[in-house]
Amino acid sequence: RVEIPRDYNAAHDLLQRNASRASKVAYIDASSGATLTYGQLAEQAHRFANALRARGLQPESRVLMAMLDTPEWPVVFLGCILAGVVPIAANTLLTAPDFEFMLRDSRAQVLFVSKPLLPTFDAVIPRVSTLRSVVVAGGAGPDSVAGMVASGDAKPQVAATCSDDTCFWLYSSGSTGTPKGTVHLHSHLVQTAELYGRAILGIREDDVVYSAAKLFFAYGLGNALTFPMAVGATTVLLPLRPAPSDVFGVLKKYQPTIFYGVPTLYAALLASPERPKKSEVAMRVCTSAGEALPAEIGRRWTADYGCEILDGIGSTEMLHIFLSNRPGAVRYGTTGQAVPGYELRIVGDDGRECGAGEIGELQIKGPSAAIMYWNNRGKTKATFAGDWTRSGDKYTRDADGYYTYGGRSDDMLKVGGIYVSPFEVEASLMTHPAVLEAAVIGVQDADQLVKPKAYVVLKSGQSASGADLQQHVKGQLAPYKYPRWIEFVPELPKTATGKIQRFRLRGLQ
Ligand code: 3SK
Repeated sequence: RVEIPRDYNAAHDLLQRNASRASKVAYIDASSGATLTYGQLAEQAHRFANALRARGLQPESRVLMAMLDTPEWPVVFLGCILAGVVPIAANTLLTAPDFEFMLRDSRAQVLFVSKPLLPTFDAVIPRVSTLRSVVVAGGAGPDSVAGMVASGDAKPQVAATCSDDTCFWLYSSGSTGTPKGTVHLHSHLVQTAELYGRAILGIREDDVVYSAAKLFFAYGLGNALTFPMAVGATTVLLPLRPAPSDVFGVLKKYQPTIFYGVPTLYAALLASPERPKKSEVAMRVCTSAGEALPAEIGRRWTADYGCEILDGIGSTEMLHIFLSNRPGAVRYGTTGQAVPGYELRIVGDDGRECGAGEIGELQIKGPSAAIMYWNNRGKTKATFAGDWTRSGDKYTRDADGYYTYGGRSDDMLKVGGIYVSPFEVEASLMTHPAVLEAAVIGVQDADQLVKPKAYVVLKSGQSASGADLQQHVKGQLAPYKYPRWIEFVPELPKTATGKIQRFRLRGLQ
């Protein structure tokens, strides 16, 4: 556990750590080749903070960031924190209703949005009365991030925050209902950098890092902002969702020494005929999170690149990884051992702690746990139980302290590392005029990675093809949520009281 002073501002700490590296490149935008040095990052973040103050933004007010990964992202995030303003990083893959909910729930006063995402917000913006202004990233003029940086006073001023002040939020998806604003404190970022970034990854100043997971995910935020900034490393960013060829392009051109991926991406990279030879890349550590890494993918990657994948698990609530394999001690097929600084326990349905080999819910105690879900007392109480945070993931632990994933306690699916609620996909299918009922479960694909599958009952006399229904869902939900397979059935298995028995559908696989 890292000691953090009472008077503390997380952005100031991360920038100060690099005060002697003013000319070192902090960020490279791989789409344009543009770079931002640590000196420029500090100056722009301070100018941005002053521009926020000039706009009347008070400490503790909230702003929503729907921004693609470019060097403007850390400028906005750190600039807000320097001013004591609370940035809320939103998943850019979501849809207009999701964003409207977040704007209303958080009462964000300013929306920072990347230019290509603006059309999604067109109808939302006039409906949210608490929103005072919209600022475009990747644009020009007074209502752009660049314009704010240009107009902001250069004099560094840091809000008088303390380590227990609210620093930023991330939205975590729920199995039913709406996303939950997960509130993190100033002290949390550097805890993850020291406990996992430095102690497990061994990240250091001469590393070049590339995270396929975007900055708005807790995983990407640590990978591509907190950890590299904590030690003065260089980070490569790509604004869009990377295809295998984009990842290979980055690995060859910028020679990252740390690559952070997710299982679906590793599977796609291994299947690609374009993959580079070991001699063309420089990775020394790779990580995987988001969903359990199939052992075969880990073994094939290590055989091809001579570099282990450290599979681990974290959560938006714990901010980053608390359970992980370690370099030199990897056991593929497991999620590794507790990250020192975090305590783990596995709790059975009877509330008692499980012994070796017994399955139960994984609970975590550690210094980066979120303090609550905003405006959601019920779910806060259900998840944050004193010092312990409930993960909703089932695990077993062996006698050596290695943990193996055993599924979710709820019906949530992890698809490509992102939570998908089966209920949301079912609700979308049910809005198709030909659908009477639908049930969605997770099914493993050829790489043993979970994807949504829908069982659908059509209304009598109606017809629709699987492709029609997939298109319908794609038109309503974020792109990763659509069911990859659709099976038409005459009826769904149900309890006597009419509840769908998803476990029986899972048993058919
Ligand atoms: O999905 C994960 O395992 C994860 C890892 C780090 C941070 C956040 C999350 C959700």
